[in-house]
Amino acid sequence: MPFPGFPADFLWGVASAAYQVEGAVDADGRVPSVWDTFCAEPGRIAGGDTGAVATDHYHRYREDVALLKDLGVGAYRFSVAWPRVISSGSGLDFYDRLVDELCAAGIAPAVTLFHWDTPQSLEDAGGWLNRDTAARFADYASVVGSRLGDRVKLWMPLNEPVVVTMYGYALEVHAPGKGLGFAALPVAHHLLLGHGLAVQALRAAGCDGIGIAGNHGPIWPASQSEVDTGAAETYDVLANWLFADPILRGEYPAPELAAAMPGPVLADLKVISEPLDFFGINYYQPTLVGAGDSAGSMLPPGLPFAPQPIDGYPMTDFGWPVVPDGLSEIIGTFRARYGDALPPLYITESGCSYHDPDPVDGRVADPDRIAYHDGHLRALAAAMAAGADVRGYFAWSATDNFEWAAGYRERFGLVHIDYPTQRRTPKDSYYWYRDVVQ
Ligand code: IFM
Repeated sequence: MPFPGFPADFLWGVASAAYQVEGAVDADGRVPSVWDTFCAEPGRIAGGDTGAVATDHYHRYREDVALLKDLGVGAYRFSVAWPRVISSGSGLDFYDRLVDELCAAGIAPAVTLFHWDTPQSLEDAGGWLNRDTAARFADYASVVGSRLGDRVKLWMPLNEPVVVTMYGYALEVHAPGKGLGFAALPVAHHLLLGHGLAVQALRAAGCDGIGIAGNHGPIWPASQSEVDTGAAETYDVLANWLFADPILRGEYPAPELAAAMPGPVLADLKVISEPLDFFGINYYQPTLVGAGDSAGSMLPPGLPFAPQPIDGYPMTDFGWPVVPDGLSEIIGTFRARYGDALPPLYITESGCSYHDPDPVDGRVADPDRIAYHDGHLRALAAAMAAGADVRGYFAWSATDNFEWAAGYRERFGLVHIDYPTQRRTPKDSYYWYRDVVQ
């Protein structure tokens, strides 16, 4: 402290996502999502947890917005639940109220439209393997944009399409848990097409400030050998550029990938590469990749690359290496790769899970989380000093929440949640971030 290099209009925010916080899965006509289905399948989620109640944000949003106001953030990134909007119920009213509450608190709403909760009825019709889902997504974007566009500052049609493709369809780690391997590639194309169509739909509804929240990080080769660098390059293409190149360059990063995609790919790429007002990077960690079979890693056996543990850095309690310089590295890689085609950036997520102690006398000591954000903000300041146009940083997450397949054990929040009572306790990192923001 103080942090150098952040302009006065830098947007300080925190982020969340509908299924991770809202609960109220049966309220006001919400229909089931793939995550309701997945959580109900034995053995899918650690501890048998589900998002059915989560942090009960749906009912406690006023208390949560009051905490955000005290935190002093300029923006709150949350997602709209498609299953609340697709229904004939009144779920969209909730977001109207939330947006009004935020605006009254002087906090700019930043809206994600798809943070993984595909309505189950659409999944039953093929989900993101079905091209029609992209069109349905654009219809949904139009409805939400028309209703909230007068008050929302930033729009992100998609959150982390790589995670949906890889964990949800190629593997079985996330909903819908298909385990298709490379047969999941069409999912990437339909998500990207849905993104492009949603960008058009939002613009047609009069919205601006439109981007994406992609998950990106450096891919490091396990050694400088030809086989390891080759494996790392392949992984880099699949994890980073398969998703960013179509948007920022209007092309797939390899002809084999373009050939694997369904439909009129060249025409679709024109839609997918609609110019954006910003590009959002969610950064958590680099990935170290070597040659060899993926057996023994979290990937299925038989793939031509093997993610390996990264040694020599502190680890979060989730087992993720803490590598702040990876943030400046990935920003530098984006700048080098896309040059003038790169719009302004936001860091739309960064954060860490530690198994924090329970509150003692109203206090939760979480020095490692403070160190995490401190390190990453310093790395971000260095990237900006080197010329990167970064407009804001969203700490993941506002409160502890449902961490997907890992359930409630993992805690990313600046605010502690005592799940049995739903009591909110700001952690030390909350007060630290408040000082940074001020
Ligand atoms: O909790 C997730 C979030 O939903 C998407 N980005 C990564 C976070 C931590 O795993």
